[in-house]
Amino acid sequence: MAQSIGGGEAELPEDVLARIRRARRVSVLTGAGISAESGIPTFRGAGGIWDKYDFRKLATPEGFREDPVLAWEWYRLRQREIWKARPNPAHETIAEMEMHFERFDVITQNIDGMHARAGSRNVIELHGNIWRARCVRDGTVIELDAPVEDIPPLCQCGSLLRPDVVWFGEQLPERALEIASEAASASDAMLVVGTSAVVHPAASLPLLTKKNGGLVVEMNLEETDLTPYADLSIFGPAGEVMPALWRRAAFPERFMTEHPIIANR
Ligand code: BV8
Repeated sequence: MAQSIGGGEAELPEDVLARIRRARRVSVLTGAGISAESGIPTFRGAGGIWDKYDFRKLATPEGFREDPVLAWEWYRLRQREIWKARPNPAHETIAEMEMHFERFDVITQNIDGMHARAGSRNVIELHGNIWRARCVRDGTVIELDAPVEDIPPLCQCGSLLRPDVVWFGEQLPERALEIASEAASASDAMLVVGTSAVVHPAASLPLLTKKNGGLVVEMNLEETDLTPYADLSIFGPAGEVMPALWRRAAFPERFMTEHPIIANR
């Protein structure tokens, strides 16, 4: 049965912390919400991108075919936002956690590259990366080291380049989805951070962990489609909740000395 609590360190249930502490294999599934405190807008929820823009024009192959300039103007705008942004304590905590477990997989729906910039090494990008572009004619992939200037950017062969991301109606990269599904199925615990859990097949990954007896802990500002299935939902900003959870799980003695009364409840 799902348990929901606020983000305060003292409220974190000891049984959940113990299961994370004992875990040999942990995966993290992240969505746009983990980058919100880095100043990168989310898609849904308060002030979300899809409130202002039509996803059919900007995040579908049909929309790109119809108006590649409009789509690239939006991606260039996002590149400029991401260019200025920095990883926040949620990204940094996840990078630190990686060293503490036998196997630790970061599975992200985000295309902003923030996990790698925070130091995470094992990152599975389900929806591509905004710093890559792909030739529409032959699929050649170009690494971008800054926001595009000219729109639409062209490949050296003269054909159009498109963002190397996964749009609605497009298949996810097969290998990435395979690795992510295996990781979710084999994890003793999955932490799900900042996703509305409405976009599939990413949203179904935590259910694979659950099905195989793994623990699912959700961190979000509000309830999502995943909340009824999570063992624990912690409501609060990821930049605060993620470090608090890891402090309690990894360094319980520090919490005991700082909070002897609560610790002996
Ligand atoms: C596919 C491009 C085969 C990259 C994006 C099964 C059931 C239903 C539908 C489908 C299904 N299978 C396939 C579909 C169709 C579709 C889909 O899922 N539609 C949904 C919307 C109904 N899926 C696909 O098309 C996928 N392809 O499956 O191919 C197929 C195709 C057709 C039909 C059948 C099979 C491709 C999906 C990828 C789409 N690409 N974007 C880009 O430009 O970024 S989608 C977009 O949504 C982003 O990729 C984003 O990552 C993704 C998910 O969103 P979230 O990351 O969760 O972000 P969101 O804003 O929604 O939520 C943020 C959350 O954070 C909120 O809950 C908020 O409360 C919280 N938050 C905010 N601030 C904070 C916070 N939390 C903590 N701290 C904070 N500070």
